[in-house]
Amino acid sequence: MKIGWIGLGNMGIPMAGNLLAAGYEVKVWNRTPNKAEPLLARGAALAGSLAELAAECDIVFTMVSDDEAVKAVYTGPEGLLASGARGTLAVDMSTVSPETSRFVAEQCRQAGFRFLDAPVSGSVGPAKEGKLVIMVGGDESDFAQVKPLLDKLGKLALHLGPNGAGTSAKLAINLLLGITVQGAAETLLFARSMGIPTEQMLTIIAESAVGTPLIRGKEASILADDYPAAFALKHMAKDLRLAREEGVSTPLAESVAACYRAALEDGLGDLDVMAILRFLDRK
Ligand code: NA7
Repeated sequence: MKIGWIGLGNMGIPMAGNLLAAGYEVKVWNRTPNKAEPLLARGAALAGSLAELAAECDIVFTMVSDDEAVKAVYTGPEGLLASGARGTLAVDMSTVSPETSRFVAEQCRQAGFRFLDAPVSGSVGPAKEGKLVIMVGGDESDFAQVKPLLDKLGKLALHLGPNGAGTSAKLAINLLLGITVQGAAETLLFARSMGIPTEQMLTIIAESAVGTPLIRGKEASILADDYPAAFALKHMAKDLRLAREEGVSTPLAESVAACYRAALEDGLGDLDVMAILRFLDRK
């Protein structure tokens, strides 16, 4: 079985790397080809075009930034579906709107491809460790075919229903992510304003009932005030925008969506989501 991997950003590199490490033959494509170098050094092959990848691979994964990128990769003039290949199983692991997942699924069906939406919960750390949580929409038989590969990428792969169900679940879990990260940031700033040092407050959070591995994993970043992207703030802002477009209008959803959008407009988009702390601190 030959695997294709499209999208070699922060997530795509470690995920495709796990398939290589598991012994699969992997051919990769990235809009900016030189980002493929670390994987080529580990035995991956480089596709010269999306058409080449579609023609040669049985299963093709996509892990690109947003709705526009997914549409470009699938339905663009030089996209996967213009290749004329048939029968390929495409698995989109990007976070996009359920509407985009259903649209791309239908385009795939018309072109003779099969399609699963399979976005993930977890950032670069879990991606490297193969411990992502994968939420899948599409045909159950396609899910069964790809499940052994998903098991190399994640600790849980769950089939949730037809196309769009995976991306719907992803928008829901990322609402909780956005609220949790901003909640921790606001807590730390409030504590600091009363003279409680951040380091000690982080210990209190970690040991309390509301402590989460998420915030524990951000401790070094927070203390160093240095936010290299494990999960970029711009992607959080995108996901909360998509959640609002899906109809969520509850108080915290409205509030965090506005806050991450403002932080994005303030130039913090390429930093980690935890940089919301820096944004709130500046206010
Ligand atoms: P990154 O690190 O921002 O990487 C984004 C990837 O998407 C990268 O490979 C980009 O290629 C690619 N991209 C972006 N726009 C396009 C277009 N128009 N055409 C083709 N390829 C494109 O994101 P992450 O890896 O952190 O996250 C990926 C997804 O998981 C995202 O949906 C998150 O919300 C969750 P480039 O290298 O810039 O040429």
